[in-house]
Amino acid sequence: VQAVFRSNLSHLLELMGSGKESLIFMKKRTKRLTAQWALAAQRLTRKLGDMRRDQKQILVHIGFLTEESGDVFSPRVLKGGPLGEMVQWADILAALYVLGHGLRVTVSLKELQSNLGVPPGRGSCPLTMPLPFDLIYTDYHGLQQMKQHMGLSFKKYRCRIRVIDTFGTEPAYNHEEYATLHGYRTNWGYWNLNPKQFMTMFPHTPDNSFMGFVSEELNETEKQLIKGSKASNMAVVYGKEASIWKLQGKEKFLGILSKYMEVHGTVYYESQRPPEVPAFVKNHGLLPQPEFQQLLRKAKLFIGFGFPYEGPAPLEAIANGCVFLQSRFSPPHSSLNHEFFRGKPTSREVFSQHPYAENFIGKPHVWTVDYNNSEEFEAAIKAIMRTQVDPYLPYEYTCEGMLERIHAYIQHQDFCAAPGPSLPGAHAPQSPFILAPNATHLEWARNASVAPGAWPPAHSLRAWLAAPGRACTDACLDHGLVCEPAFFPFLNGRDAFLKLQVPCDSTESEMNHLYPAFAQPGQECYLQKEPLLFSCAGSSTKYHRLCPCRDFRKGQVALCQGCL
Ligand code: U2F
Repeated sequence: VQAVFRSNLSHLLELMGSGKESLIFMKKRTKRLTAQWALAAQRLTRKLGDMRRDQKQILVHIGFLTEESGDVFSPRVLKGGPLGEMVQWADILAALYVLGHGLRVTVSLKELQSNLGVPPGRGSCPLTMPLPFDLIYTDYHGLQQMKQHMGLSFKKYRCRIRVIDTFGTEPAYNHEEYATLHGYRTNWGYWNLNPKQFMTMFPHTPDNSFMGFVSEELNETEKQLIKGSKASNMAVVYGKEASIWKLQGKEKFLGILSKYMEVHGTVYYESQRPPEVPAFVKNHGLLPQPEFQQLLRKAKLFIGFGFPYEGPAPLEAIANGCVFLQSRFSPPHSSLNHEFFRGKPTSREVFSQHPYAENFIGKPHVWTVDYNNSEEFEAAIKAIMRTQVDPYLPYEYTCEGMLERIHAYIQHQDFCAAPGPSLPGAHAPQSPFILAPNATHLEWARNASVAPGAWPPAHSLRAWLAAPGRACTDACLDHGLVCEPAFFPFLNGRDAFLKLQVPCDSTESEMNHLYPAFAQPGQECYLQKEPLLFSCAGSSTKYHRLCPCRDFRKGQVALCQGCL
């Protein structure tokens, strides 16, 4: 069956069920965004032309909303608790539905079991039975539940699972044996999935797939209207919970801010003003999402206090014409040094409250400064008040961008065909043809014999030998490219080293998430033994890593030029 774009979302709203405050929030959002989704569907239909898209049967099991996992989020929806995850799930559901796929949504173990055909009451089903879904989207909680209740089917069908994972999972943490041996074990476990099966909220790491969410897009008239009605001295503070105001040293920079601007907040409170929020702040209390957007439309500045990390609100602020001001973290925060990230399956370093805003958007929309440096902070406020900025939303966060990306994943990502962890060593596919070899850079030419049908297409590979201590994520960015882990197999062979003119005195094959790599003293070349450990992240001063990079579409970093 061909998938047909849908523009009427009322059936989706029924599928989403009811009762929980979280579901109510999500449904309101979906309803409000219906027109935007419909318009995006029209545009994407035109872009894709007559491309054939098969309709998939998809189960969406939102594990963190199940009672069985404790559902700590739903009771906090109206109390300033996290909403980012709900924003994302609402948008994932909308995108899958608009793309025309067959959808089932479950938010309890009972519903999950009945959809999987597992008799309720039976702990787990020992037999493998046919799975009525081509794809399952879930989260870490849901994954655990499926493992417990699917019996042998779990192993057989786990290649069909996609895990929505806000902050990401690095390959070293994902591989059970390696994580156990090398201290990468976390509470979230090690599932031996293909790292691309983990889907993140921001493009944190190319080792995972970037799923994202959407922010409302303004039309030209709205943009002009907003620009004309901005109050140049109005600031809104980022954070719905009073605890973010407990920040050490905030008196100093808040004092400076309030000298120039009227400070507004949307901090949740019960009966009286939270004591953490100073009296000069105009606190509106937690606002419903549309009213929060209206507030952002009037404000000039959206200011972060360092928490929450990497949420949706800064994108909404920038889309509504605000400048986002945030603090630089020095040293960077990570699971090695910060409570919030502790135990998360990544050692990614976070250099500011919102690295995506800093690195993918930047000035004039985003200012990242040292809040402990009063001069730098004050200069930023003054400069921001003087600059005119247009509302801006990166394409990948528009409805069309999200539809395009998920369409491409559904069309091309197939983890059931990929080699599993038990395969003995990695073998480089047939050697790609070299176009322009020089000391450090190779271009592989378009060559049909190279992994035909592979995605991303092999001709977008650009290989680089990184400097010692440089991760492939950064090495590729240095050249205006992104690391593409799917291309590692092309580099994991003696011939690849040879073509990169790396002189190997000896070659060894081992399990190490930094391989393939070259160590200078001794001229040793190291190959990767375990395909699941191919990783863009990670570095050591001992190694020059061999890095597979690729180009990307403007505003859509997840997709290469030839990826659609
Ligand atoms: C992030 O979670 P948060 O929910 O704290 O993220 P925010 O950026 O604050 O935004 C979530 C939504 O809250 C809405 C706003 C955003 O879409 O429109 N909102 C609102 O409805 N009313 C208000 O008064 C203010 C905002 C992140 F998303 C999570 O993944 C992390 O777990 C969490 C902690 O780092 O941060």
